[in-house]
Amino acid sequence: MVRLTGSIFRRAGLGIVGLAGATLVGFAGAALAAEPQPWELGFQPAATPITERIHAFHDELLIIITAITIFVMALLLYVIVRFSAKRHPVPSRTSHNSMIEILWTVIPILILVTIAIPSFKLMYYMDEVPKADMTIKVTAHQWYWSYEYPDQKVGFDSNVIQDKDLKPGQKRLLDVDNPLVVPADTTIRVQITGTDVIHSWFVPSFGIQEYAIIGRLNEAWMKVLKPGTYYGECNQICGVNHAFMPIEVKVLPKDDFQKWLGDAKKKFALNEPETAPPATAEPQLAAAGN
Ligand SMILES: [Cu+2]
Repeated sequence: MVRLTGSIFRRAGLGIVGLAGATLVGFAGAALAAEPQPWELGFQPAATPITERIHAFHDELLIIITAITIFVMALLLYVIVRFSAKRHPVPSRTSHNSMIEILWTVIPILILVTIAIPSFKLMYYMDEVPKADMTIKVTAHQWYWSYEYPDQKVGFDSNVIQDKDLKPGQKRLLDVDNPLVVPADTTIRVQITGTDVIHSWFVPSFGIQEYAIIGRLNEAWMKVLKPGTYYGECNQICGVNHAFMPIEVKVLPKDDFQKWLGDAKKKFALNEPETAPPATAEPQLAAAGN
């Protein structure tokens, strides 16, 4: 298909787009992921296979978009120069050209199909949770997150660190008191729900942005390849403290995670049934209602 569009363009004498068409055939393994830099314009480095694919797809689209933009600009310049009043004083009265009309209908359709196929593939890849090694449940509240490890009977709330309590090295509006801790190189099913309004659990470097909706259990998955600290934010406007419910995920090597889990089972043992709202949510809501 790509080769077909490429050849049509080449026959039309438009070498630039032909070149882009040829590039499309070979873009499958586009390189990505750099260190975060001040003033960088691109994405955060990819940390999961999903993000790697999202970035690769973005790079592919960028080639198509650039080719189309250059093509349209070249056509405009050609028309401006070739058909100016000076060079072309008597305008043509042509109103139809079947060949051109077929081309400008069929070629965009082919381009859209070329985009749609990898797009659907990626959406299914993101949507379908592979065989998971563990499950994590994320519950959104106004305005904090709580995390549960249902199989390990561990659960805790995760609140932003207030400006006045920040220690040196901690990131304002990103660091939290109790980050989500997960093992590296492990396929994790992430179940996401909410207790009050709609929030959204968004961690850019994981390629996850999933709505947290009351009474609904949404699902995503992640397999973080390298240990490290990753940040995200609620990205569904959820109320006055929307900007103060960041997400911090600490990814530990598997051994370290088991050690952490041992401590967490004592510190964060989950006794109450999962469905019970955390006690801390009540006073806020009651205060707001009165
Ligand atoms: Cu929110």
